[in-house]
Amino acid sequence: IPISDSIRTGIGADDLRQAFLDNLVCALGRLPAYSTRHDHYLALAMTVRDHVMRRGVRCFEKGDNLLVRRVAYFSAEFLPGPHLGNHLLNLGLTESIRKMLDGLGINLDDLLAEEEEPGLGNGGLGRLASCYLDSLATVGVQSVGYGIRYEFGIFDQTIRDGWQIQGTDKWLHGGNPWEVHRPGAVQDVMFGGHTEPWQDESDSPRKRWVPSIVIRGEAYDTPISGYDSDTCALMRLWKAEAVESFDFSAFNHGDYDRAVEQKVASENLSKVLYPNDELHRGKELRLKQQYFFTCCALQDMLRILSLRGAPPESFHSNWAVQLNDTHPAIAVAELMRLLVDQHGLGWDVAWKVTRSTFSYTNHTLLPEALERWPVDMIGGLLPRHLEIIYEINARFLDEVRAAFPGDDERLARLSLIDESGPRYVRMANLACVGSQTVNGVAELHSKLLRQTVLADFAALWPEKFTNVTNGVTPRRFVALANPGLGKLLAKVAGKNWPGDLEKLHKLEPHAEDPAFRQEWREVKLSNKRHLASLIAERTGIEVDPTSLFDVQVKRIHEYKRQHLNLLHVLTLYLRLKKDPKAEVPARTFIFGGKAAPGYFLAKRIIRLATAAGELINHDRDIAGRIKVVFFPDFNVRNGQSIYPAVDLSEQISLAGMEASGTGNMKMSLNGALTIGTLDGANVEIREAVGEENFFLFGLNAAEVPALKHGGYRPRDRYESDPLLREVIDFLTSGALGEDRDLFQPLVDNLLYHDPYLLLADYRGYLNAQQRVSELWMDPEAWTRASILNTARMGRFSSDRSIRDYCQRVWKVNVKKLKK
Ligand code: 26V
Repeated sequence: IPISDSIRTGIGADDLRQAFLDNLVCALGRLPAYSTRHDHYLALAMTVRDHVMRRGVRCFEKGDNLLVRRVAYFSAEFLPGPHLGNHLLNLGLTESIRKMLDGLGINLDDLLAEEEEPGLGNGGLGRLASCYLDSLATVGVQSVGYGIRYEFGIFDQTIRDGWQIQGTDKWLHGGNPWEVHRPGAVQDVMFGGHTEPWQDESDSPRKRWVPSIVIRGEAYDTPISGYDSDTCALMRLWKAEAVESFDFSAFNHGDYDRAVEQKVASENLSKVLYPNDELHRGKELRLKQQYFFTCCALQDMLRILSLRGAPPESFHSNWAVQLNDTHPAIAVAELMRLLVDQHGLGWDVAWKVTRSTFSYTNHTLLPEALERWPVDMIGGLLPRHLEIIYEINARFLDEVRAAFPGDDERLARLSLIDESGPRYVRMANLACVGSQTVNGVAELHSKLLRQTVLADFAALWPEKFTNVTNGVTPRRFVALANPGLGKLLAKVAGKNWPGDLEKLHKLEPHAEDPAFRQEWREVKLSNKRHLASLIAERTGIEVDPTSLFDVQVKRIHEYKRQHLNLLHVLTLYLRLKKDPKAEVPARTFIFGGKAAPGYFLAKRIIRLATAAGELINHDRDIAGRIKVVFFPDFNVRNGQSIYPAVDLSEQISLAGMEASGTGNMKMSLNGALTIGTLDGANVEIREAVGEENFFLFGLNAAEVPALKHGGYRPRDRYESDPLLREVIDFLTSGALGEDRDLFQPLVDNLLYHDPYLLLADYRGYLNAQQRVSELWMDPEAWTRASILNTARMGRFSSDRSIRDYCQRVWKVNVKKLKK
């Protein structure tokens, strides 16, 4: 049956209007005269979804016919952001839809504001997954992002009396027009019970898993459009359901509680997203989630394989699976189970298929983040997987013994089982052994990965290791977020620049053109005005749009050192108090980000930012020369309003701690200058934009361990640096609020531990900030540097990252760039 054109997907003005009204009336059952803004949003979303869906179906059909290798991106988190505006941009429909709505007296921007974003991730890792789906669709690769449809995503943050308050994320309450429930695509997932031997007809001994409980996964599909592309990616998220809604026998016997217990327990599985940036805690429900979605995904992929008429032995030539961190690493054991137990493949064949299927991306070196699960927990929940993991391990350790005879310590470090105390399964080791390729997310990170956390694996299999530097989608984070800049870029780089970001190099010569610089400044100023009005609306704080916008937005964590930024803020404040004539250009310090609910010091850091704001913003002596804002509820949508307005991007993590960072890329692409350490992708950003257009400071990754092992005493720094002493003392002076003890834990931590070496980097940071102020006072020079930042950031498009993965990791073809 051919997929025909219809009014539903027509792009003429009349078709768009008719499709919109049809959805309002026929799909939503609303009388246009009485319909609300939210109804209009839903009707428009359905209209746009039709367009995306049709592309998706066509492209899936094509991929099936060509039997191409598809990419499955396994990720426990996705942070797509609002879909509507992005689809309109990708489809080239923004202006015709705006006009059509105008004709009905409806404003498109009002409808864009109605959308709730799916906060199905914590931060960088989840957002990266979404940038990658966007780029997969854009560069024309058939792909599916597999994950979990959490009912409650990352919490909403509000600030009350200066403190973070967590609210429940209710993203599904207004209905979700972007997803399609697929009752046909269900998968059963087993848990618990025991295994037993059995014989098949061929007499070969087999193993069978007899579970104690089965949970059903239901698929919800969200199409992800590509820019100027007829390929469409799919985000397929699994929701947990009870296999039987009711235990009817219990129900009939009047045991209502037990009857609903099972249902509730099953559905709890996909209820809520775990905050991942606290300590890794071996929470059983999280392991269940991980197994649940990877099991659903792999069974789904085997089903699609058989629809293609291909045998299970060819799994790896039909699918490349990327493991986004170790969260889905249990998939290695699961694919073995499916191939060996369900499909009857021999171990060696199954192992070859498995190893040729998976690749693994590491996203953090922090030891406390490495996932390990108690052996007993895996054994209780997934008894068959534990056997398989032991078998993989036994064979693997034989290989190691052959390569390094007699090296028992190495053997113990490489083992999938940590036996140094209570026994654990090490998920990073499982991912390494089961993967074709292992990568870090920036040059420095990949190098440190090979030298530290995965050094033994790198020694064993050096060819497995590679780097793929992260990237961000220029569609959402430049074209959509910053349309003023987009127009300017189109003028000099051609209108297709979002599809070929290296074209931004064409900007370079314009950095020397004063008229162009003027236009550039006007765009930035207008973005800052917009942000200033949002700040006023959300916080009540009035800020000066002509002041330097100095911004640090990201999850709150000690290693990211928001408190170093605050030490600078307070140092400036004390300086202005003492010397009102000091030459300090007007600055607005903007902070944003969520703290994990149980992370005590991170919450104190937020409190310190708000306390600094309360003090400084109201101090008459300061007269508004510096202001401090904590922007509540940093998420993808708010990011889109913030990134375009940044003058100075704060990327000040301790060297060696931030795997890559991606906010750094978003800001620099939007013309911000970076103040930063040699950490993560900052290193490559600095190389790209030129060291003269980047404010560098701080220890480097080699100096950090040297200093720590040389007996670092932060207290000595405090004693010997009067400015530092003054600012630290100020924190507990009572000036920042009546409760002097509020910041004592932060101060004690800095003076006696300082694990992230703030006091060591304090002076260097102040000096770099001084250079920032000096350059800011020369607007022409600043603008030149700003233009060059944007011009030279093209390589940080996620399209480039995805092309790298396709070429070097997945071995799949991509579309050639248009000339
Ligand atoms: C987890 C934990 C758990 C223990 C305590 C500290 C901590 C800190 C961070 C994390 C998150 C690990 C995974 C993650 O989100 N990594 C981020 O991935 C981004 C995309 O590659 C990258 O840009 C960020 O630098 C990296 O932190």
